[in-house]
Amino acid sequence: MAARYTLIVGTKEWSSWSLRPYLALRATGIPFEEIVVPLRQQPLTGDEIRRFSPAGRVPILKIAENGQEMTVWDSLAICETLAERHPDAGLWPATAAVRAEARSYACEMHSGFPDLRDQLPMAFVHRLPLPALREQTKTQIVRIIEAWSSALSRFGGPFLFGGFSVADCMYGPVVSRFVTYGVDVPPLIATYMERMMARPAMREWGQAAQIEVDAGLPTS
Ligand SMILES: N[C@@H](CCC(=O)N[C@@H](CS)C(=O)NCC(=O)O)C(=O)O
Repeated sequence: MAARYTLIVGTKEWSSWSLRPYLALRATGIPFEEIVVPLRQQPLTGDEIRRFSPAGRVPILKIAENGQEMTVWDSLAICETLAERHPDAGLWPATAAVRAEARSYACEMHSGFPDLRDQLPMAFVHRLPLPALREQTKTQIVRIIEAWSSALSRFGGPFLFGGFSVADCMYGPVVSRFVTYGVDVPPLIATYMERMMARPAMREWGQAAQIEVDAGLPTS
């Protein structure tokens, strides 16, 4: 029997970590169930997430297969698991050297850019003024634009490493943040961002976030 996937995510308007494996899962084309846990409603949020994983963080992927259930938590671990289980989806580039670089991009995002994450939180459907940025935030934005430009010009697009990969999944929420706060980017990057925002998975994530916003989200 085919494996059954359930992806547990946080409030779509805010949960940047959840968007990453959602994009990867959608890129595999396999059907999956989704459970959305409302964030910023402590202690409910923590209790609810811990029903699925003791780590207490979303995203979480449950894979039910052969009468057993596997739990994978953390955005990058989920993306890696999907890439391993669905090699035909091409979630990592085929060439080893390019794959190593794509992994470096993904990990640089996963472990870095703390000021950008702090000052420009994801607010998927909102368009907000750019706040006064700290020097570190500015440096991190410059680094991201430089990294995207380098990959897009060397590998020829349409995505960072040619085909859509985990590197694009990891930077998907950064694309959303740049759109939300109107970060000034060169034309090559603007085109890449438009392409990312036009992906059906990004659009559908945005539609679900809009429904959350219309229903009223907690303000803190
Ligand atoms: N490094 C983790 C970060 C996960 C994370 O911080 N998730 C947030 C939501 S985006 C969370 O679960 N917060 C729990 C809470 O708000 O109680 C990953 O990559 O998955």
